[in-house]
Amino acid sequence: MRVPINTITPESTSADITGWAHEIRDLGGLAFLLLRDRTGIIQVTVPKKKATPQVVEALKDISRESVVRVTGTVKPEGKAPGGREVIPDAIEVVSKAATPLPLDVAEKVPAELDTRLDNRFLDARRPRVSAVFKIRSAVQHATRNFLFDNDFIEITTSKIVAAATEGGTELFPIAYFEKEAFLNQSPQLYKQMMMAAGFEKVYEIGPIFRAEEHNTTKHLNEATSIDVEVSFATHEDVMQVLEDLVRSVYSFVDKNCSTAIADLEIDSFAVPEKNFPRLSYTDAIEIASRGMNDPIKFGDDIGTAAEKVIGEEMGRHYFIVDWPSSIRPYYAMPYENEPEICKAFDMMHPRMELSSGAQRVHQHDLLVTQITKKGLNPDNFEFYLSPFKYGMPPHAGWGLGADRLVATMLGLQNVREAVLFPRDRHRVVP
Ligand code: ATP
Ligand code: AMO
Repeated sequence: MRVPINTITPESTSADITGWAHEIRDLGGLAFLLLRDRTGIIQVTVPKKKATPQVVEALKDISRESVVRVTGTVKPEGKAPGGREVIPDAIEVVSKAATPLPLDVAEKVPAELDTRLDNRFLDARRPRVSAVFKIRSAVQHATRNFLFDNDFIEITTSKIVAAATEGGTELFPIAYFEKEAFLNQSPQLYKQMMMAAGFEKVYEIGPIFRAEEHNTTKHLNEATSIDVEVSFATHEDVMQVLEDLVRSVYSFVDKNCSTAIADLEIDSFAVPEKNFPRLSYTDAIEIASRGMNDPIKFGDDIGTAAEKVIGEEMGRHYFIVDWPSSIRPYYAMPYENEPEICKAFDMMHPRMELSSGAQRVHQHDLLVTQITKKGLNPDNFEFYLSPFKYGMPPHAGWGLGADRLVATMLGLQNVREAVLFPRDRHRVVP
């Protein structure tokens, strides 16, 4: 087996390493080859006079980003990365890279995001980029750990569906034999049906598809959603689950991803403090209106500009609660004594919304009324409504955008940076 580069220490005697040619510097009598793999970089030093002809010849054939195997002896060297270098006995070019490279992996020349995404496989060779995806992997791992430890059942539901779940956002129609079908916007209806199935606590981590026409730094046409649904729970209960989950994911990353955090040059990685403050929708629009020219009226959505003003004021993760029923989906439970507002919430990072959730309507007839009030036809929701007739428990839940969670955690300016192959209005390749 090939050994990872970071296992070679100044105390090692010999090395047999294979990695990418990160940099080649030929100073005449002396040449340096930096070899890189996902664990780090090692310097290969070639004193040409002492080196074998094979080594000198092979060196000439190396282009940057070729895959190269080096065998040789290890010596401590204070000036080399990791305090050691390899003096090669043999060099083999295993897989030669063509020139010029579409992207400078060594980051001497900065690249536009579009060029980076067009050449994602090369872009992801950069430690700063692979660090994002190592952390994203840890985020998903920690999410699963937390939910599994708290007795949640992981479900996988279909992404090919016959009806919309969320008002407002657009659907992608697909060719599905002779039927009308769409890509799912959210597992909303399915996770609720699993409450009728008696699963009590479920989650899903999966893709959601939204035909959002606009091009922003926080919207994707294919996003990853972490969805949770809990029976016999109120919106307050699931807000607590959400806060605990987010804090637990941050703690896991803090403990397990120190190298990746260092690669990203994040100096102070902080786990959000507990007790995320709660702001009512009414207070939120009042704060936003103070900082904006056009005041927001009750029933208006909280847009990006407002989100920014409120986020600056709050300066930490927070909840917006008690939303107008008119701007939340039919499945959000209205307050009994004040049905103009409902038991829905958003969880916010100072930069953007991370999650939406609510206590759900579990009474069949109220749900039909709510669907009708939104101008939708209950006949299209037959499969969803039927479980509400046969013993649907009270329940609540939320959806958390995994891409936004990672982007805000790591201070990435564009949510696309947290996605390997993002899909937006202009991008379906690679
Ligand atoms: P949710 O789906 O719960 O509403 P979200 O964060 O995706 O969550 P959206 O309402 O989809 O929220 O959009 C958030 C913000 O994105 C809007 O408030 C708006 O500022 C911006 N946005 C939405 N549509 C457009 C558009 N056509 N052009 C530019 N920006 C837009
Ligand atoms: P909502 O539509 O607010 O709620 O979506 C939940 C969360 O998913 C993320 N998200 C997105 N991220 C990137 N690009 C997008 N286009 C995008 N759309 C959504 C956001 C958002 O907060 N069914 C409800 C959830 C529930 O009530 O359980 C829902 O889908 O972070």
